[in-house]
This record gives sequence, C-alpha cells and structure tokens, in this order.
Amino acid sequence: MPDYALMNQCIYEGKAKEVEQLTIAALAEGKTAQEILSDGLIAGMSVVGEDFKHNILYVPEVLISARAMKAGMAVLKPLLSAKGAVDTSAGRLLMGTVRGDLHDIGKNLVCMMAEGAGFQVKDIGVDQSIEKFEAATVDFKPDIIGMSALLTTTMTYMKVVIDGFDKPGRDHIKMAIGGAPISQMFADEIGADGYGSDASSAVDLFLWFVGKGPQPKAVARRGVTAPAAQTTTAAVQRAPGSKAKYQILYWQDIPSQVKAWDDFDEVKLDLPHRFADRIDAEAQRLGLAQGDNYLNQLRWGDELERVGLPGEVAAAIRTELENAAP
Ligand code: B12
Repeated sequence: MPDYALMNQCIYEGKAKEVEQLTIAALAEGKTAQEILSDGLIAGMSVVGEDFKHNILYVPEVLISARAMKAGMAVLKPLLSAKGAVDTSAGRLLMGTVRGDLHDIGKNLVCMMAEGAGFQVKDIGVDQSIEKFEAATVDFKPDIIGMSALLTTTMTYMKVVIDGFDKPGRDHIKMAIGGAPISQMFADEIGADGYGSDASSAVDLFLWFVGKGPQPKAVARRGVTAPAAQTTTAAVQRAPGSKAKYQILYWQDIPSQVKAWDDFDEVKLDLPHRFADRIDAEAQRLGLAQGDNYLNQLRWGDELERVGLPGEVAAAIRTELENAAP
C-alpha cells in the first residue's frame, strides 16, 4: 500500500527526489496514475494551497512544493496523457501571461493545479497578444481563458483580450484573470468573468465556471507583504532569555525573506520591494529570469539563533538587512 500521507508530507516539505521515488514505487505496486495523482500529489498540494491562502506558507515554500509536485507529475505524465487515462472532462483551459509581461511563476502554478484538478490545459506562455490567444483558441476550443499579469503596465492589456472575445461565437468562453496587481474590482471593471487570488482559488473559480463546484466567495487580494511581527500568545511560557532560530532566504546573494521560530511560534517577513527590484534586475542581467532558472537560485541561508521572541528576532534581522543595503 503506497504511503500517500508520506507523499503528501514530502510535497509539503518540497522534497522532490523523495516524491519522485514514492511515485515510482506506487506505480510499481500497481496503483493507477490517476489515484497517485489525486491521493499523493494533489492532496499534498491542496494542503500547500490552503496554507498559502492563510499566510502559513509563503511564495518560496509554495514554489519549492510545486517543484516537488512537478517531479511526481513528470513520472505520471506519459501515463496520464495516454488516451483515456485521465478524466479531462473537467474542462479545457487556455492560459497565458499577457503582452509585455514575462512573469510566469504564478501562471505555471495555476496551470499545474488546474491540470491536477482534471482540466486539460494549454499554456501558451508569456508575452502573449490578443492574436496569439485567438490563434490558440481555434484548435484548442477552450471553455476558459486564463490570463496572468504581474505589472500594472501590462494588466490593462487584459481588457484588450476580453473585448476581443466579446463577439458572437466566442462569448461562451469564460474569461478569468489573476496576478499580483489584480483585484475583484479590476476584474469587474474590465468585464472579466472572474478573478482568483491564488492557485487554489483559481481552480475553485474554474470548477465553478464549468458547473463542477460552488460559486467562490469574492476574495480580497492577499497582502503582498507578510503580517507584522507577532508577539506570542500570553498562554505560552518561555524561559527567560529564550532564543529563537532564524534563517534568511536568498536569491543568489540577495536576501528576500526572513523567518524566525521557536517551539511555540513562527514568523516570516518579506523584505521591502527594493530587494525584489534588485533580484529582478539581477535575474534579467544574468539571463536567469525564466521559470526554473529563476527558482533554482533561491536557497535558505544557515540556521542561526538569537535571544528574543520569533517576531522580535525576525524584525531585528530584517532591520539589519535593510540597514546593510539601504
Ligand atoms: C519573480 C519576479 C520577477 C522575475 C520573473 C521570473 C518568472 N519566470 O516569472 C523577473 C526577474 C523576470 C522579473 C522581472 C521584472 N519585474 Co518582477 N517580480 C518578481 C516577484 C519577485 C515575484 C513574482 C512571483 O513570481 N510571485 C509568485 C507567484 C506564485 O505569485 P503570482 O504571480 O501573484 O501568482 C499567483 C496569483 O496571483 C494567482 N494568479 C496568477 N496568475 C493567474 C491567472 C489566473 C487566470 C488566475 C485565476 C490566478 C492567477 O495564482 C498564482 C499562484 O498562487 C515580484 C514581487 C512580488 N512579491 O510579487 C516582482 C514584481 C512583480 N516585478 C516587478 C517589476 C517592476 C519587474 C520588472 C519591470 C523589473 C525591471 N525593472 O526590469 C521586470 C519586468 C519584466 C517583464 N517585462 O515582465 C514589480 C511590479 C510592480 C508593478 N506594480 O508593476 C514587482 C511587484 C516587484 C516590486 N517592485 O515590488 N520579475
């Protein structure tokens, strides 16, 4: 009997090699690709999606989990794509990042989760014009078009695509939008059928579109920055002078996030936008801006410790990093 609980845990912890091996072992035990996909991979990734929604996990961890899921998917893919092996009746989803925009990490996550939920997905990539969306529609015949944009300068292009599809014969296609600057208000303003704030909300939205799920509640956009440093609950008793462990997440040698924890609490803090700007600029200069090339540069630094509550330690480290790189 495959250990699906362990597989779920390995996805959660981002252990790609282990997920790959457990997937191979489950197949060797005679389990179907569909069962492994749903009980091993999707079940693990849905916990990740839920914890991401509730700010328990942050972007880097979700990406690392997604990479682990991808390792399992790579094993299953040839079997899943064999005719009849997977139920693709959920619907057909055409996805792309709009013109002028090269961000694809969120789009890829949405594609992966939608595929996992049984959608047939065609991903046309980044920097896509209305003409490219139209051309892909001819053969693929999507039920849903999903557009992603991460820049305030490119999000307006979504309306161009929506208007282009607002014509007889095409107006049955549901138009979904998402990306960091997108909100429900913007979706309403440009006439999109729906908006998803993260990959699991995106899948809920798609399932609703095809009549296979309830109408999702309109959701507020997730905060871009982490919640302020928390102090611990009054009930927790710590020894005087107790320490918290901490780590810094780096993109190459540029810090991007700090986390601190002890036995009772964990706090994660993003660094100010200028750090992300620096990472963006460096990634482009080095030609490491695409998907995995970009992600592979992320690594957690050494585990260190210092006296204080996790919230205090994380805030202190963040201040030190800010002062070191004004
Ligand atoms: C990674 C990154 C890059 C990488 C992209 C690598 C890649 N392959 O994608 C690189 C280095 C290429 C890059 C370049 C640039 N970037 Co950049 N980048 C980021 C960064 C740090 C993370 C974005 C990300 O991947 N988030 C993680 C994913 C998981 O989240 P997400 O994309 O929001 O997706 C989720 C949801 O939005 C939703 N979703 C997404 N799409 C869809 C679609 C549908 C249909 C639905 C329903 C849901 C949905 O689900 C996803 C999964 O949960 C952000 C900062 C930030 N914290 O957001 C800046 C950021 C987006 N970049 C920014 C900028 C300015 C740039 C550059 C202009 C920098 C420059 N000066 O050159 C260039 C632009 C290049 C271009 N033409 O696109 C700004 C944008 C500011 C703005 N408001 O316009 C940001 C916010 C940084 C900042 N200043 O704070 N960037």
